[in-house]
Amino acid sequence: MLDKVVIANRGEIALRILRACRELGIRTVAVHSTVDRELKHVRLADETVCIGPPPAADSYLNMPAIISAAEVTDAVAIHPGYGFLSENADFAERVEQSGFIFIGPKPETIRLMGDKVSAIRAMQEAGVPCVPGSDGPLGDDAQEIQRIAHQIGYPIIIKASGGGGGRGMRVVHSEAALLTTLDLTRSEAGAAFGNATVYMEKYLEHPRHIEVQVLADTHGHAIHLGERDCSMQRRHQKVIEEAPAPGISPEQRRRIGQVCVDACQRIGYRGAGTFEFLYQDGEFYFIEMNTRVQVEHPVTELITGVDIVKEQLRIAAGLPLDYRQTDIRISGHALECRLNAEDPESFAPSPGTISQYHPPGGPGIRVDSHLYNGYRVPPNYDSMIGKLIAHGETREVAIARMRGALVELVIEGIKTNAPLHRRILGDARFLNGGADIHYLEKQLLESR
Ligand code: MV4
Repeated sequence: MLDKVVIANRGEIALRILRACRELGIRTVAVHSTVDRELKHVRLADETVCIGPPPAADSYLNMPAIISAAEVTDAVAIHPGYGFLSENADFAERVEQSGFIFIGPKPETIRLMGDKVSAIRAMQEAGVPCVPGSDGPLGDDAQEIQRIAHQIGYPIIIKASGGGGGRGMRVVHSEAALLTTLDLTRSEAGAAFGNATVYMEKYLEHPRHIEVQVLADTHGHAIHLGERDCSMQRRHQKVIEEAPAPGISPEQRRRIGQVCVDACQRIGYRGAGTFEFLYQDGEFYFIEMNTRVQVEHPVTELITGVDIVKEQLRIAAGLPLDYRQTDIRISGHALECRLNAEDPESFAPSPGTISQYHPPGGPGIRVDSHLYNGYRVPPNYDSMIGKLIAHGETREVAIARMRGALVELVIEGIKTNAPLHRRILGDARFLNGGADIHYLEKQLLESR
């Protein structure tokens, strides 16, 4: 097993990684900014290294500082968590060139998936169903572009190859708007991502966001852990995730899961990964692949019993997966509510000191959070302060347990979005299951 791991992240995921390391007997190094000295995982880590001032650009994105921390502590590997440097191919490359293990896929795989045009091409070649589209970058022949759009059929969406996660995309409803929107998306993409490459897809008007979790080891074995439904989102920020996705049959799960596993083997994937799909009218359409552990990984852990972070560490150590596909059984249903330090009405960030913290408990409740009484939520980073996760034999039981957890939860001193979660968990359309990606923003938040 790995001897010592640098945790190159903060907050709840840093604590989650620390716990997985402890279970495997791995020593931990917490790297942190000056404002994060009091983080829970920093107190629990075997060693700590301050890597810079509060701005992420000077600390959690500071590659030389993080690699130096690995050097001075004699660590063997770096776990990037999610966000920050987790999907930065240059970082992964520098980590490996410095003689450390990057806990994630090969740098070239991260680079392949970071470029959406190359990711889609690779997936198409591997037999993954994709959205009908331009099958590559758009050139500068206006007539040719109009012809492609006409053939796909309006509405279409123009996306930046360097974008992803909702950045750098625009919907076009008719030929009249096509070329100006194309130019705009191109120039914005050039400015934002240093890459003006754009591509075109059929715009799906009422899809759900369903993603498939995979694990692949360095011995050519890959498995899938079923899917998650992440359709409850606002401005591309997920609010509630669940697994399995309501209405997906075991046969559909087996088929799309096998497609993803085959693709992993085809591209030589390594580590944990997520295939993001849009799901509409009974069909899956690949849009992007995430090459990191995701915020919502716990819902998959609860329905499969697989510890995804532990498997990441085992894979990085060169060990084979603990499971074969036939070992994986979907058991019950799980929900995750992301807790943010924000105003539940305006969504404005609400940093400050936690004066009271009473996490919920009881059967089927898991709390992944770094909060404690007196902890100060700094204004410098993402507002997520933890996750409530509920598991039950059925979706109804999981929802009932989550409702109880939201009643029990006390966080005082800052505002949180817990009232929004209580509202969603009482909403008829949510309770029915299978709402699309627009429902929260366009329906639920518009009413009242
Ligand atoms: C789409 C789409 C509809 N049709 N592509 C947004 C995030 C990025 N990962 C891809 N996104 C979308 N791509 C086609 N062809 C709608 C979205 C989209 C979306 C997707 C997933 C979750 C939330 C979303 C919110 C708005 C738009």
